[in-house]
Amino acid sequence: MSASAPIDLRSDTVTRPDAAMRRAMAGAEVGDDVFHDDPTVQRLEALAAERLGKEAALFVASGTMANLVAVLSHTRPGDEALTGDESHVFNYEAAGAARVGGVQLRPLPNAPDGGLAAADVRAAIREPDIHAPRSALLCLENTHNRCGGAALTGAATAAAAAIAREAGLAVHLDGARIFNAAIATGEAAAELAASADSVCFCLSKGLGCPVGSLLCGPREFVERARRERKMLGGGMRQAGVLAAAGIHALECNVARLAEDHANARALAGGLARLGPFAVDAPATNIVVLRVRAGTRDGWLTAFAAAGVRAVPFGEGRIRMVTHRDAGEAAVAEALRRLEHATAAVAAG
Ligand code: TLP
Repeated sequence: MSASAPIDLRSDTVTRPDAAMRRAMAGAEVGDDVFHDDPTVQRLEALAAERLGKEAALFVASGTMANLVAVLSHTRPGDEALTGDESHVFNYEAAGAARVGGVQLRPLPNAPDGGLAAADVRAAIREPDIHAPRSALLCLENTHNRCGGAALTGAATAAAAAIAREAGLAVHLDGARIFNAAIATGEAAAELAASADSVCFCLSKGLGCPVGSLLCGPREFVERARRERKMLGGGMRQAGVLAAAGIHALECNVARLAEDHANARALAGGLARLGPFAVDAPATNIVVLRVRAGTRDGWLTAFAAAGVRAVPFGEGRIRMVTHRDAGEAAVAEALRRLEHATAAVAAG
């Protein structure tokens, strides 16, 4: 790391494919995946389904596309989907469920651990009534991004899922960072997803791939999802080049996410000692600072000037994410820079 290069903690999506991943990509056997001819995509889909404990999986371009395809595959226009008010699907997906699927998202209060209260889920499920949208889907998220990377246990997910399923709703789990949740809870990703009908996860975050997410579920659901993906323009051709990166990531980059969590704890501890920020101990790789003095945007500018990139994360909040391209040494250097930046601001 050069002394002046910015340390990029905006997201774990900034990770770049390393040499071993690029070699796997260059050597991938490929075919036209819309014709079901790409053996590498098929291997990735089989591996993903196995890791998540589902029958089948579909390779899609992004986490946003995975969630949208899931909503489209579980619902009809005019349906309602319940989700957390802090969820990614509700806050960061350009209202795709409403725009493309004609599906109304109904936000319920997220608990600080990223979960939903059983009573809220129960109360939000509607009786069949010609005046009302049909309650069709519950969307959960693990780890929970806006809840600071909180990890839900399989039991917590199952409790909310059981209420929904009893009433005939399907359950989708946005597991963009489910392998981080698996490390934090000590449960396998498949256990965390067991009570959900469908689950998606991202290759392009801490796992270090350039592109891609997997949507996993029952075979029939995945076949419908394949059609919805095509409708969105997401049918890919020689996608084995990208799938090879995913196979490499699932085989080599999952266990090391624990390092990102350790680095996030060190970062949070150091930031808390600086004074102007309240910082909770992170459960995974997401660190959220609540600004106690000065303004959020003032601090973001000071951090950027000192060579540390972060993102605004709601009123008075800043997010930093640790990842494989900002390891222990980079985090230590980031803390040094942030200490100087804070001292400079204090000195006026
Ligand atoms: N999240 C991004 C931003 O969109 C905020 C990030 O930097 O964290 N689900 C969850 C829980 C996510 O955090 C994200 C990405 C997605 C879905 C969407 O994934 P992509 O970016 O691949 O569409």
